[in-house]
Amino acid sequence: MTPLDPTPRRGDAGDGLGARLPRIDGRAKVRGAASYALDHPVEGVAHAVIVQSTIPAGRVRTIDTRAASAAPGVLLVLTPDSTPPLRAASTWTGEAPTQPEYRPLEHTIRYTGQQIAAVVAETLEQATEAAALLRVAYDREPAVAGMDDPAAGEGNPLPPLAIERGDAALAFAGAPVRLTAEYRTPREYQMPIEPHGLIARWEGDALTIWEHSQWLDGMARTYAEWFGIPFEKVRLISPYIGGGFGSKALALAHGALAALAARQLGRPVKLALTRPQTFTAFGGRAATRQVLELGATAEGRLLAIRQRGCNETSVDGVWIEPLSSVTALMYDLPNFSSQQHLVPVNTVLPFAKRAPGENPSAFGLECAMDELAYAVGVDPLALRLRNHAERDPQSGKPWSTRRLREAFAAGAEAFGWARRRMAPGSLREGRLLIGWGMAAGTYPVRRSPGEAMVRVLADGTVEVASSTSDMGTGAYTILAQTAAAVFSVPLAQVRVRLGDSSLPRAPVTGGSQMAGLMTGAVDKAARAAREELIGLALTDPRSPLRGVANTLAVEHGHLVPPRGEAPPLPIGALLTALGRDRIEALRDTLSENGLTPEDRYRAFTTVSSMRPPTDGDYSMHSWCAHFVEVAVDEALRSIRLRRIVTAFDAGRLYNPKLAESQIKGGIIMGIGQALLEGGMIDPRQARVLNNNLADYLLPTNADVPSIEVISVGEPDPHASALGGKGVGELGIVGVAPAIANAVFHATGKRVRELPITMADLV
Ligand code: MCN
Ligand code: MOS
Repeated sequence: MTPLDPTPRRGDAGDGLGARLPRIDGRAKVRGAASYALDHPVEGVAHAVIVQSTIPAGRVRTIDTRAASAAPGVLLVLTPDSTPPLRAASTWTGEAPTQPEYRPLEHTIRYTGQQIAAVVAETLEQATEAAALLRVAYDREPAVAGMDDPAAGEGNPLPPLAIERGDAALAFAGAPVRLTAEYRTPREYQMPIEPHGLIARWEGDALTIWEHSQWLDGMARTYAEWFGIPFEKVRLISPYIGGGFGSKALALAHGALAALAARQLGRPVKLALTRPQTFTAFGGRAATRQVLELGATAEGRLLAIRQRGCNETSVDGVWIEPLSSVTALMYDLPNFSSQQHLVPVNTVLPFAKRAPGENPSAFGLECAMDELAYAVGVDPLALRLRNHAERDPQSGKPWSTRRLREAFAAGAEAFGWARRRMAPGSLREGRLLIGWGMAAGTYPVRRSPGEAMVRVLADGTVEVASSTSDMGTGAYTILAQTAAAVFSVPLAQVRVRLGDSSLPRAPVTGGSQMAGLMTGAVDKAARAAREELIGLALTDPRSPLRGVANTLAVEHGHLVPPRGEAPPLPIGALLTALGRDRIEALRDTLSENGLTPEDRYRAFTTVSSMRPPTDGDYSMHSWCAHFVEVAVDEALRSIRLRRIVTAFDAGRLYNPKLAESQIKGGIIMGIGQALLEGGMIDPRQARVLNNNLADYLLPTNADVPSIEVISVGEPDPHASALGGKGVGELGIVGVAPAIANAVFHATGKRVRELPITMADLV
C-alpha cells in the first residue's frame, strides 16, 4: 500500500463503523479453524461424564459405585457422599451467599435431571460405560410436574413486581369494550448448537478453564469464590462460542464438578454434557401464563389493562420472567394493574432465554391488541397507532428515541398491509387459507461499564483486547470496525482479541448491551491511543514529524501534517523511529470517578452495575414491528410461513449486515417459539420428554420464509456513546403474536397457547 492510497472502500463507511461488512471471524468458523472450548488440545486430559437423577423429588439414599469404580479406565467417581463441599459464591446479581458451603452434588433431589454423580475415566467411552454401572437407590417424594399440576397451587405473589397505575379495576368495569383472555407459553430451551462443557486444568493454585462464556469475568469470579482462590488465579478462555442465547452466562454445577475432579486427580478434566443433559443442567425459559383484561372505548382507545400472570420457578430458587415488561409501556395506557406469581415446581431453575420477560409479555399484549382490533372493527395497525404512547407511560419520562411509527409505516409499506381485508378467511389461494398478522416488539437499553485496551504495534497493526465475548453476534467485527474508524485503517490492519478473562474487563454479554458499551469503550481507548501517537509524533526528539506542525491528523493509518508540511508517516513507522514496539491505552466507560478496586471488580463480575432503561432523563428502548403472512392448508391444517417483513429501530447500526442478521436470528427463534418449540413434561416423572433435537423441534431452513428487515433507526445519543441501541434480543419480541394473529386472520381460530400446532386448528 503506498501512502494515502485510499483503502478499499465498501459502502459509505469504508471499513469503519456503520459499514455493511461480513464477519471477520466468518472464514475461520466455516473452515473449522476457529477452536471452541472443548476443541482445545490439553495434554493428559481425563474425561468426565455426568449422571442425572431419574426421579423428580426425594433423596438419593445410596449410590453403589463398586462396579463403576472397578470398570476399566475409571479414575474417580464423585457422589454426594464423596464430594467435598466448595465455598458458596455470591450470586450473579451480587448478593452475598446465604450459606457458607456449595455442594455441586446433593442428596436432596429437586428435579429429574439433577446432577447426582460424575465419573471420570481415561476416555470418554470408559467414563460413559462406567456411569451406566452406578446403582442409585432413591427415596421418592411427591413432585409438582408443572404449573398446571393441581399440586402447584397459585404460587407465591411477587409484590415488588406489582404495578398499580391509575385505577384499572374501575376503568375496566366502566369500559364500553371489554376483553378477557388467557395466554400461555411453555418451557423453552436455548439449544445453542455448541452444547455445554468445559476443560479444567490446575497448575498449583491457578485454575485455567476453557469454557464457552457470555461472561468471562462473572464466571471466573464464581470459580474463584467456589475454590477460595483469588480472582486473578482463574483464567477462563473462550474465544469462540457456538451460540448461548442466555444459557452460557453462569458457571454451573457441572463446571464445579469438572474443576473439582481436576484438582482431585491432579490432571486436566474435560466434561461435555450430552444434548439430553443440556435440558436440565441449566434453565431454559420458564413457562408462563397470564390473564389479560383489556378495557377500551368503542373506537379502540385503551382505558385499562389488568394483568394477572405467573411463571414457573424451581422449588429452591427464584427466576422471574417479568410479564409486565412490555405491557406497562407499549401503549398510552392510563390505568394499568399488574400482579405476578411465581409457581415453584420440580424443575431446574429457569434462566434467561433471549428477551426474558419481554418475549412472553409481548405475546400476551400483542395478541390481545389483535383481539381488541377485531372487537372494535379497527385495523390492527390503525389500532396500535391510535394508542401510540408519546412518552413512557410507566416512568413518565420521554423516550430517548422511539421510531416505532416509522417502523409501522416502513413495514406496512414493504409488506403491502394496506391491501389487507379485515375479515378472517378472506384471503385464499386454492386450498390455502392465507393470513396476514402483525405485532410490535420492544427491548430496553441496558448499560453496564465496559473496558478495552487498544494497542498500536510497530508493524502498524491496531490491536483491540477485551474479555467480552462474541456468541456469533459480530462483536469481533464491530470492535475492529470501531478501531479501524479511529485510525482510518482497513479492517485487515486491526486484530481483535476477545473471550479471555485475562484481558481487560467486560460485563455480561446479556441484555443486548454489549455492542453499545464495548464500541464506546474501544472508541475511547482508540482515541486515547491516537492522541498519544500524535503527541509523540509532535514532541519526541526521534520523531520525523517533530515540530513540523502544531497538530497532526490520522488518515488511512498515517500521521498527516495538516498542510503537507512533511510526507505522511505510517503509524507503525513512527513507533519504529521512536524505538518502541507499541503504545497502548486502557479505557473504560465507568462514568463515576474514584471507584475503589472492589467496586470495579463488582461492576464487571456481577450485574449490580447494570443500569435500567429509565436511569437518567429518558426512557430508552429499541422498537420493532413484524408483519407476517401464513398459509394454512384447509384440509391438513398445516401452518407454513410465507414471508415476514420486520422494521426496527435500534438507533445507529454499527454494522447493518450484522444487525439485520441479529434481527433475522431473533425472528427465526420466534418462528420456533410460535409453531414448534415447547418442553413436553411427563406429569408422573416431571421429566422433559422431548429432551433431544429430534423431538424438541426447532425451525429448519424449510420452515423459514423470506425475511425482509428494514432499519428505521437514527442515532440515539442517550442510549450509548456511539448512538446504537440493542438488537440481539429485539427481533424475537413480537414474532409469536404476529404469527398467532396471522393464523387467526387465515382461519378465524384464536390460539392463545404456544406453540400453535395443527391440532389447535381442527
Ligand atoms: N449491532 C449493530 N448495531 C447496533 C447494535 C448491535 O450492528 N446498534 C450488531 C453487532 O454486530 C453486535 C450484535 O448486533 O455484535 C449484537 O449486539 P447487542 O444487541 O449489543 O447484543 P450483545 O452483543 O449484548 O449480544 C447478546 C445478545 C443476547 S442477550 C442474546 S440472548 C443473543 C443475541 O445477542 N444470543 C445470541 N444474539 C445472539 N446471536 C447469536 N448468533 N448467538 C447467540 O447466542
Ligand atoms: Mo441474553 S437472554 O440476555 O443472554
